[in-house]
Amino acid sequence: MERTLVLVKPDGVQRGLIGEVTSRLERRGLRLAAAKFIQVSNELAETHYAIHKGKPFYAGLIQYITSAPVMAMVWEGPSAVAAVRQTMGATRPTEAAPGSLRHDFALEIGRNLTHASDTVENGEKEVALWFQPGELVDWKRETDRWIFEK
Ligand code: DAT
Ligand code: MG
Repeated sequence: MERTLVLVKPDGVQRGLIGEVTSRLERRGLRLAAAKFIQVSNELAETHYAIHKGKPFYAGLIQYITSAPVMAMVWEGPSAVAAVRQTMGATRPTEAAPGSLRHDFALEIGRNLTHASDTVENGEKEVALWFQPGELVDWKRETDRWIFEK
């Protein structure tokens, strides 16, 4: 089953949108596999965003993600990576599709509420970076067969 890392970033937490994000992913049919509410260290932020090191927005990005607690979650399901990215919407909120979270709740790229892994490979890497193996819950839902075809 494909897994993806989702973060409700500090702005989403401060604005009381943990429930909104979680509710949309649940409603979509994705299955929660892990969750924790944490203050992100500089070290974790720098590893997570290593690919952006050297870009003009990098310092602001690290400052933002470490500025207040985040809700970190792992969601799973068929095509979970693509499905979650679609539910979040494009990185720049003014380019996000109407009905997506970033469209409906954000305006600025530097306050775009959520993170979601962008590829299956990065999903696996990010889940391993943010969660210990023992923090992932292996479970089945009664509704799985009505949502997952196989
Ligand atoms: P995403 O979060 O949609 O995966 P990304 O990985 O390209 O987007 O960038 C990570 C975060 O960095 C993004 O959520 C917001 C910030 N960011 C990206 N491009 C930016 C830019 N041009 N100006 C300011 N912030 C930017
Ligand atoms: Mg990204």
